[in-house]
Amino acid sequence: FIHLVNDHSLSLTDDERHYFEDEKEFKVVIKVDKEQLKSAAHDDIKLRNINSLTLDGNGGSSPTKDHKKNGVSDNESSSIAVVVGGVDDLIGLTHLHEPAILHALRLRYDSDIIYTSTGPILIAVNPFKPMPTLYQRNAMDLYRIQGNNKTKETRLSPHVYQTADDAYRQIRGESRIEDTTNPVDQSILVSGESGAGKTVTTKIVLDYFAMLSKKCTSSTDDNSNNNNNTTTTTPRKSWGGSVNQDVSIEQQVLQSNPILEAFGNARTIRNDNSSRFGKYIDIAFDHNGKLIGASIETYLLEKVRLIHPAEKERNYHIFYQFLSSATAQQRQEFFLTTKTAIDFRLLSDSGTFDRRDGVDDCQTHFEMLTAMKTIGFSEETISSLMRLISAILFAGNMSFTPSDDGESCKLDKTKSSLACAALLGITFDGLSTALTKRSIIAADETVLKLLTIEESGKACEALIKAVYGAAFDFIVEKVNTSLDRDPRATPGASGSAPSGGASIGVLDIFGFETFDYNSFEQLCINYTNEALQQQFNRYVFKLEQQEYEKEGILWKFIEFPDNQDVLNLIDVKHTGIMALLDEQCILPRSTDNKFTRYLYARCDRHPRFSASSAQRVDYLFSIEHYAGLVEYNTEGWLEKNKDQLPASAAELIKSSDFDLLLDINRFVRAEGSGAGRGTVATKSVSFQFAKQLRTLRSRIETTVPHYIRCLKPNDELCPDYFEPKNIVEQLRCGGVLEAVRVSRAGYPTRYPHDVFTARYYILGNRKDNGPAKNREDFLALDFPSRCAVAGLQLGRTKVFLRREAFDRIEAMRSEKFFMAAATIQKVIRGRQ
Ligand code: AOV
Ligand code: MG
Repeated sequence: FIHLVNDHSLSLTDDERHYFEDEKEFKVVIKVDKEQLKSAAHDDIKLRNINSLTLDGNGGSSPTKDHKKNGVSDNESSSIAVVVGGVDDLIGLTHLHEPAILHALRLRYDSDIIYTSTGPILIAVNPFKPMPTLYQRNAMDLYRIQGNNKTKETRLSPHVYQTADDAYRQIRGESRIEDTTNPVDQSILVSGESGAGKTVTTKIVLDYFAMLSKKCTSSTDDNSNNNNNTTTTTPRKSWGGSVNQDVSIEQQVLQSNPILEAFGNARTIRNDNSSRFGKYIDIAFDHNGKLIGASIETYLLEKVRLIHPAEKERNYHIFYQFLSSATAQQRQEFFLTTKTAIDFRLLSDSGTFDRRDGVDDCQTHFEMLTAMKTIGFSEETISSLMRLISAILFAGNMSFTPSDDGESCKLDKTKSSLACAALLGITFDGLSTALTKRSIIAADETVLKLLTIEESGKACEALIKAVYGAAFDFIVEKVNTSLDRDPRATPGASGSAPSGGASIGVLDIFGFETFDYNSFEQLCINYTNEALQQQFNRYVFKLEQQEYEKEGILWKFIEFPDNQDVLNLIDVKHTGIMALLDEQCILPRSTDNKFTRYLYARCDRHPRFSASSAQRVDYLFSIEHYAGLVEYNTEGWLEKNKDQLPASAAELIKSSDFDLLLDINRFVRAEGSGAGRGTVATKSVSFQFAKQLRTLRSRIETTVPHYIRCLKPNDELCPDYFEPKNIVEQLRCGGVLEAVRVSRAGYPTRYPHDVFTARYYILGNRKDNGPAKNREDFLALDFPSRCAVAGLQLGRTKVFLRREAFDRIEAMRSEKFFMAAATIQKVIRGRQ
C-alpha cells in the first residue's frame, strides 16, 4: 500500500503524469508477475514487472490490512492498490459521497485518528478507550499556541480543541471570517446518538476554555498583581446568590457536571453514564478572554425512568450513590438503617444495580458532594436534597388496598408510607387523602371523588415525578445562581455579553432516535433534531452563497433541501401534531386512541405523514424525517404530555413543613393551578418544550455555530472495532451526508484552477504549457468551449462544476485516459 503514484513507480511522460497529479482518491491496480514481485523490493517495482494496468477512478474497494502492511497481499492476488487517503478535511475529496467518507473515516480510525473535518463539521469517532496523549496538557498548549496563526498549511489536525479554539479566537476578534455581519457570539453544537461521546466532548471543550481562561489576565486581576499561572484560583466577586468566594469560576463551571450527572444521568443499555436530559451551557468571557460566568439551560429530563427503569438499566445515579455513601446519621434520620438499593422497588424492579464501566458509586457521590460545595450548596441544602431522595425511594415502596367494591382504595400504613410522609414533612393522613381522593370542580361545587387503586397508583407516580423533576430544576437554578455572570455584563437583548465580552454556548443534546418502539420522547427528540438540522442547512447554504459571491459566479437558481414541512407537521399552530395533542389533552374524555384517530383525520394529507397500515393501527403513525422514516406509537401520550401533579397532591406539598419541598414547589406543574381548564395546553410538556426550542433556536441564530458530530463505531462499546453499517446510519442521522448535499447542492465539484487544469489537461488545447496558475492561464486553455461543458463556471480562484458537468467532463477524461492506458501498455510490451 503506497500513498501516491508518481513517476518513480511508473515512468510516465509529462502528459501521462498529469492524470495522476492531485488525485485524492484514486486507485490503480497494477497486475504484476507474482514470482518476480516476490524477489523485488517494495520500492523497486519497475515497469518491467508490470503485466497489465487498470485504472479505476472511483477508488474501488478498500485495501485490506494485508495490503496496508506489506504493500502486497500475501494471498492469490498480486495487485497493488494505491489509494490516497488520510485527508484531514473530507470536503477536499473530489467525490464526497457515502463510501468515500466511510472509507476515509475507517482508515483514520484504524490509526487511532478519531477526529476528522467535513467542511463545517468536526466528526468525532468514539474510541472507547483512553486516549491520554490526545488530551494531554501539552496537546492543549499546542492548539493554544497555534492561536490565530492558522493557515491551511500550518493548521494542526482536527480536534475538539481546534474547534473550541476557533470559537474562542472569533470572540476575541481574531476571527478569520472577514464578514463583519457575522455575530460575535459563538456556539458549539454537539450531537450524536446515545453513547457516541457528546458529554465527554462537551467536557473536553469546557476543559479547554478553562485552560485558556486561566492563561489570560482577568480585568478583575489587573490590580492584584496576580501571576495567573494555571494553578492559581481567581477569587470571585459575588454576583449575588450564594457563591463560593474561594473557588475560581473556571473550576465552578467544570464542577457543575458531576452534580447534573448525578441527578440527570443513568445507566442505559447504550451508555453507563447516559445523560437523560439535553443541556445548553452558555459561557461568558470578558474582553480579555477571561471566563466570567455561565448559564445552563436543560431540556426534557426523562421522568418515566423514575418509575420504570427498563431491564438492564438503572434509575438515576444519585439513588445508588447516596445509598452506598450515606453517613450513619443520615441513615438514622432518613429511616435508611441498613437498607440498600435492593430494598427499594424503584431500584430493584430493573434487576440492575451496578455499572459496567467500573465507575464506583461511592467515589462518584464523594465527587458530587465536593462539586456541590465548590458551587456553593450549603450543608443544609445538600442534606435536604438527600432527605428528598430518601422520601422518593420510600414513596416508590408504598402500596394501596382496594375497597371491596373496587371503586376506591386506601393507602397502606407501612414503614415505607410512614417514612415517606415524615420525610416529606406531611402527615400520613394528609398523604393518604391526597393520593386516594380527588376534588373535581363541577359548576360552582367541589366534589370529592374516590380513586381506584390504579388511579391512586398513578397519583403516587405523578408525585414522585413531580418532586424529583422539581428537585432537578432547583439544582439547575442553584448552579446557575452560582455561575451567574457579573450583573454589569448582563446579556443584551440579543443575548451577547456587552463591554467587549462575548459568549460561547455549548449544546450537548440527544441525537436523532429511531427504535422499534418510538414514543412521545422520541418525537420531541427528533423534532429538536429537525429544528437544528434546518438551522444547519441554512447556515451551510449561507456559507455556500458567500463562497459563490466571493468567486463571482451565478448561484441564484440553486435549491437546497428544506425540512420546513416536517417542522410544520409537528409544531405549526392549531394544526401541528403537538397542537392536536394539546387539544385532546384539554378534552375531558379523550384517550390516546381518540387522539391517534384525530391525527389520522387531520394530518393524513401531509406528504410527510402516514397513518400506519400495521395491525395495531389505532396507535401508530409515521413521519418521514430528514434522517428517515420513524414510526411512533401514541400509547400513553396524553398522560406524558399533561405530566401534571393532581391538584390534591399539589395542595399537600403546600401543607409541608419541609423547607426544601416548599421551596421547590414553584417548579411543580400542578393540575388546575392558575386559571381555568384551558390552561392545560399552555402548561403541557409539548408546549413548554416547543417554547424552549424556539428560544434555543433564536439564541443559536445570534451565534456563529460550530458543529461536532459524535459517532459510535459499534454497539458493544468496544475499542478498535469499526462497524461500517453503524457509521453510515449515523452519518445519515447526524445530517453529515445531508450537509454534504447542501454544501454541494449547486456546484458540488470545485477545483482550484491549477488543480483543474492538471486533472483535465488532456482536454485543453495547449499541451506545451503547465497547469493554469490563474484565471487568465485558464482562459487561454479554452476549456469551456473546448470541452463544450454546460454548467462549468469559472470563479476567481476555482472552477465550479455542476453535477452533470462533472459527469460529462469525467467521461471525456476517462475516454482519453483509457486511450493513454493502452499507450502505456504498448510501451511496456515494447520494452519487454
Ligand atoms: P453521550 O453523551 O453521547 O451519550 P458519553 O459522552 O457519555 O456519550 O460517552 C460514552 C462513553 O464513551 C464514555 O463514558 C467513555 O467511556 C467513552 N468516550 C466517549 N468519548 C471518548 C473519548 N474522546 N475518549 C475516550 N473515551 C470516550 V447519551 O448522554 O447516552 O446520548 O444519553
Ligand atoms: Mg451524554
